Amino acid sequence: MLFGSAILSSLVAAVAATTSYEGDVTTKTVTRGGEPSVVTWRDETPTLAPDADIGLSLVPSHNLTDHDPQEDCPGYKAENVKKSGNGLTANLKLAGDNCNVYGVDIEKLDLKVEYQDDNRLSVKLVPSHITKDNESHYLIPSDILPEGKPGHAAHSDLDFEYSNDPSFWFKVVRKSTGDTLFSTEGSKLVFENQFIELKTQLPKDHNLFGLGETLDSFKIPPGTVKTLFNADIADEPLANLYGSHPFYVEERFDDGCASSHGVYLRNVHAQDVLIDESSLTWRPIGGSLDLYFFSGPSTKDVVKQYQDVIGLPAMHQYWTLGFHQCRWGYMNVSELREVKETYRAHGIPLETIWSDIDFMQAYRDFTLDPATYPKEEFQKLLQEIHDSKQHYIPMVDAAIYIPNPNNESDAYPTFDRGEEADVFLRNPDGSLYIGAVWPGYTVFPDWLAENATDWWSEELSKFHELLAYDGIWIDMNEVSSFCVGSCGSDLYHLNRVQTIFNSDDPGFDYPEKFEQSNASDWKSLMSQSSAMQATATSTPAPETPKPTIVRDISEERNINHPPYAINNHQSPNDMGTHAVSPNATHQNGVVEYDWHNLYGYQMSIATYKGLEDVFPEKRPFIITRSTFSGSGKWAGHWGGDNHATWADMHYAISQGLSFSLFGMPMFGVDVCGFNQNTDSELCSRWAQLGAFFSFYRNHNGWAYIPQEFYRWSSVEDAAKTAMKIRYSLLPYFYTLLEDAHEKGDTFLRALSWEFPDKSLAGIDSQFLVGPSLMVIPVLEPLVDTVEGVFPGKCQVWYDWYNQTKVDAPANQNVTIDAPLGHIPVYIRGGSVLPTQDPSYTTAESREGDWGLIVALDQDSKASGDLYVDDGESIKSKSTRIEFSAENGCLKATSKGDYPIEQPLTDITILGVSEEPKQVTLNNNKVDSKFDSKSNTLKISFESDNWSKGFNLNWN
Ligand code: MIG
Repeated sequence: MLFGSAILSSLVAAVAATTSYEGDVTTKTVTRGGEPSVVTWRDETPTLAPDADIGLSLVPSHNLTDHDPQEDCPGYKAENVKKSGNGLTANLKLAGDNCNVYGVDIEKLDLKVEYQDDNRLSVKLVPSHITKDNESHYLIPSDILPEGKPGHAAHSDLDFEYSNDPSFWFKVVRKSTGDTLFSTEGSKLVFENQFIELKTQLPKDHNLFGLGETLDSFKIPPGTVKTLFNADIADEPLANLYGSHPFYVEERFDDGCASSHGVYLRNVHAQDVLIDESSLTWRPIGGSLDLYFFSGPSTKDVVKQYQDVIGLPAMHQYWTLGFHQCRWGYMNVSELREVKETYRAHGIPLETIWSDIDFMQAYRDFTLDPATYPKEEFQKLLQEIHDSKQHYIPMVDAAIYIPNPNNESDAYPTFDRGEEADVFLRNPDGSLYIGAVWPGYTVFPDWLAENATDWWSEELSKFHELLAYDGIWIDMNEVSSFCVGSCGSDLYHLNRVQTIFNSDDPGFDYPEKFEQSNASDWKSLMSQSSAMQATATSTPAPETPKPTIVRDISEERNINHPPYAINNHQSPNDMGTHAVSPNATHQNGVVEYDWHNLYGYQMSIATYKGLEDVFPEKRPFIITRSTFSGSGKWAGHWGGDNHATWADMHYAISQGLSFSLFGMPMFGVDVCGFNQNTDSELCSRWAQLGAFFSFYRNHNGWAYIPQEFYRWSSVEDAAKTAMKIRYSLLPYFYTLLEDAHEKGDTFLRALSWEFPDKSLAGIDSQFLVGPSLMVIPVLEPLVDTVEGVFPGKCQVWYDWYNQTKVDAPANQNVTIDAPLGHIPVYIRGGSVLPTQDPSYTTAESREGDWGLIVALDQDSKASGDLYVDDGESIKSKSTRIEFSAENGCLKATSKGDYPIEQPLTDITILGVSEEPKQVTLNNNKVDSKFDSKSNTLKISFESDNWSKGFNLNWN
């Protein structure tokens, strides 16, 4: 499926015409969210051929049984094994006749095993004969994608063992426990020019996580095929989505003892990963086996060890934690302003307003539509936005319009400068690769071209002079193209063409159970729908070709249709469908086949460097759709085109936890849902859930009913309630981001990471924000309770709202009250949470008085951290304060040079068993109030220099 909904496609085609240069202007009524809406339409011909995006329909090879690599192939034998100080090397030789199952077997491989760190082992298998010509098939340079460097591994907890019986296999063992973490015993290594197979055993009832990007339950069930091939597919369960993260964590719980380990396959090629009851099989269609094993032993350790290799995430500016509003279809400056002002009028905090492609002239990057987004008016709005301490982020797409060579008035300087600098992808014959995206026929930046980053940076700078944006949203960078191959090579003189999709009748898709929760609306919508269907003329969908098998095996690789067809969910299953084709060629000769999964990753880096030039002192803020292992260092990510369904809201948690594993702490999904119409109940629940993700943005597809939080009073109330919590906790959230940036900690956390207990592994219906906050959201319609667990034996939990200890058995499902508008949130006993009095924007919230919530654990202890800096500079002064409470005493110690000016005025201590005789701050008596029903002690005073450290006593 190219898009989640057909209605979207048809309407996009309609609106696509409104910003073109030529053609007669007419107006046209289209249906948007079930409501008629008038759009200006310019008749334009031609359009992209409807079948331009249909490639071959290939039978996914993992479904075929007539070629089983394990049966057909001979495996390898290791010889010439040499032990070295920190590992070993060996030569592997094919142990029999070629099997050529999905490529040509490679006779000789080099094995290199390196104990790189006490907790990291690297195992590399590469063909012995690497020449300049084939280098790119196998080796990804470390300046493009980081690799683990050897360090000190005097006490490695991992051990590598191998055997040649009956052919080469190896295992990785945890020394301290003797536990085998990875073992290829009983399987053969297959290494061909277009196919690699490595099969490892998994324990029974395994707990496996990671391997994205997919929409799935957090824990990977046996029988799953995870395909890693970046694709512009609207969030569809199990499909290969926008990014690739060839990394997994396995959690084990033996005899009540928990341990985790992780594996990263540093291979950027398209690949299937097959997960069964007792095995995991990697099947990349190129590259090398560049494996890293991380010994943990906790999941949190594994994630840090992974980030030691891929890089730690960027630190983001403080304001990025504010609430973001976006939609596709803010049609002009006034509409954008109206949204901003309506948020203000309703008192719902709005930090950032976003623009989708609507502002662009004919969908060309870095341009403004003179009719709907005239420069002066737009700049005035930006001034207003900045004057009120708010922010603005526009979209930039990967594809660059190629102007019509026969039409002088069709100039597009961004293209001209790029062509001059030679920064676009080419065809194998050296001509420009020309695909199609929103603007019409387009070219695509080649991030490996020498001048690409400079050209991009210059475009971003010029764009900033035009429009003073605060961050950049990059989209379509999988990289998406709406036709197979260089379809514009002979046709771009027709530009500007419209890109259209097949479309059916407009749909009336609402969240599950809408017909019950909104019965009368549903009835009238249904009657409208049948009336519309009666008059609708639908274009017949182009036929999808019959499934075929291409198994063309030769020394010369078949780039466009490799012998092994991955399980690409883009329909039909051809790597060139809806994407730049694998034979598109980079300046250094590398083909997209060997590089595709890095497109968005490299675009993020180029954009980051561009923003460093635009804002020399400030931390770049980028949200990217396509990612790879290590993207967190450059950008945050949103979950792509989800749907306004309860199911997709639930998936958000699993997506969020997965991106925690992937080292991308800045993550969120389109709140209230992108595709389909939302409703007030779903949007209300989602507004509250989204408030606990680091990236909190409401975004909506073009065709659907408006869903800004002020559209329904129930949603408004719900959002305000949750935002009040979020904005008071901004100092805590920001500290979590810094901990992620400094040490590889995670923002969202699964229960089993904090409480390693088998019964908690894989829970994705509730989660923790950092170590100290737990959220148990309602994820279904028409209920006012939710089931949740309070993890941890002997762990105390406090209800956020009434500040009272929760009375519930550990690790068991209990029913919790959760009427609409209420999101259950709990504070973990043993935590100290810093707060600030919240205001409308994050800048104003930074001016608020400070408070502390000290939630005592069962031993009446608590601890916590606060990190503060200027919130925006790359090199800012900073201060870190550590809090620890014990025996009726809270001690704050401070390090650093960032001055904190706002006073500390409130400390609330939860779980105080009896009223203290007196409370003193640095030995001076202060006012306090004890509530014997909730066992809370509230202390108020005004301290200006608290941030240098203090002692508080209650005894
Ligand atoms: O082909 O720019 O995921 O957030 O609204 C669709 C329009 C292009 C996809 C993004 C979505 C955005 C939309 N874009």
